Amino acid sequence: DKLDKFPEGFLWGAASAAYQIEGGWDVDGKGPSIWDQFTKIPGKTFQGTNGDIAVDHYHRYKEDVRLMAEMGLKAYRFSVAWSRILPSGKGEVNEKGLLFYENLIDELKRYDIEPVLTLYHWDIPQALQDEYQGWESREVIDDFDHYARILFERFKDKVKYWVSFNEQNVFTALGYRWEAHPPNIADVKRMFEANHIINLANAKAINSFHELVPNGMIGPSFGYGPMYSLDCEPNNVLAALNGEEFQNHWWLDVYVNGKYPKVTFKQLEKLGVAPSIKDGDLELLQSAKPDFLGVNYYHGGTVRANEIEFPLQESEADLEKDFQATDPYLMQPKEEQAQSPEKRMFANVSNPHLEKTKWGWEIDPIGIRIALRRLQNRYHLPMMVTENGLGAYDHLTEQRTIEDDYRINYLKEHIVEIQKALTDGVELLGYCAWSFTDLLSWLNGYQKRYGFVYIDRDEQDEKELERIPKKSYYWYKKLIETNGNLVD
Ligand code: GCO
Repeated sequence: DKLDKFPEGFLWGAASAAYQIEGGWDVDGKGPSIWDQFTKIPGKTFQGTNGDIAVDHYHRYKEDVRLMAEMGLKAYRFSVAWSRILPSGKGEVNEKGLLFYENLIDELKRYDIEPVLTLYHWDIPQALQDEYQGWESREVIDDFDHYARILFERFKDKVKYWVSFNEQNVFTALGYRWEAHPPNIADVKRMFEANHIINLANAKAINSFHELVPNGMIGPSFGYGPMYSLDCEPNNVLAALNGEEFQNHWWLDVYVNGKYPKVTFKQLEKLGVAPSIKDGDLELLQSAKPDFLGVNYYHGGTVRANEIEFPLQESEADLEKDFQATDPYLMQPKEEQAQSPEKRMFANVSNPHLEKTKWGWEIDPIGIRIALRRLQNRYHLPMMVTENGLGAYDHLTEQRTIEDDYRINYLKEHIVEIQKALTDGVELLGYCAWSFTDLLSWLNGYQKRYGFVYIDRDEQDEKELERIPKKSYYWYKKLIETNGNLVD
């Protein structure tokens, strides 16, 4: 069948996050964030890597934007480091920090690259963590709003697309449940409480946005993975419904409709870990509707009926073990560290039909079509793919090129499925590949690379950080030139 063409003005982009690229962690008045502190704790990140220098984008943003322009990029998604704007999280503005982003935005616009600005990509100021435990205190709601309003006021005429929170599902789980991200906590009750407060902060900031930037669009970027049933056994199908609710609707229903889904809420109540909802909370949540949904897509998840009522079959045991042997990002339950409220709802297994990356992430291009279709049917909002990409080991050849055909294949397969989703009728504003340059993988250091542009850090002098466009850079350039219609 013939596929619809990508619409005119489709935003072909690439993405990044402040801590993963900027470096300059203490320059020009910037205060420390929770990541500046956390990466210094021995044993927390791969070989103790941190973002002190990262890829030094703070000092080389002009060079990076020039590479974006040469590639023909239509959009660039980046995040603002809260502690550059407000070094202690609140109070006086640090003008130098604001100026950095103003210069970056102006530079992008000089080349007609649409900025997509993320307010929060995981780096709350350490001062707020110290003062009142950051996202665990309701005080943060006003402080976040204050920070957001500074950016709205300053950039409302320059930036149209805004992302409020990046992957709230990921940073709350890893930070408060699995002790894998700051603030390094393993307490499921505290996770659900913090998550609720973040929902309130998100709603308040979205309302401020609609007041101050009436012509812009704002939405969260959610780390969405469609949940599949292992097979057609009805108990497994039911488990997949539970999984979809627990992993996805738990956040998305709140963003869009201001309501927590019931099956999960009841489970949490039974275990005494449901968030405390105060008078006025639901009204606030319901008053703030996003203008679009940002979708970060890497992979989905496969489940079977819960192990408590339905013991594993022999054939399933291997798939379960296989699932548990993967990356900490997949959040395998560590029972001794935390209760698992989802235990009665579903059990995770590996999908026997899918290959995995070197980091154990399933590769599932059709999943992105399923994702976009499910999200459109449930939430009826325009969407933007705000992340999608392949983390891999890349190697410099003797000619100093990077032949990353595996990345080209990965992106191509996903983009073809996106085009099918468009043909199905999905409304999509753009596609931001993750990432533009190589960057710091939060826990995996600099060996796990995602970029179109290689950063050479194998040289003696770490500060060289030469930028070398990969084969995928030239491929994406061509793709953009043909507005996505030439995928080979
Ligand atoms: C990593 C991750 C990140 C995320 C991104 C989420 O390896 O650290 O893949 O790069 O994709 O930060 O928004």
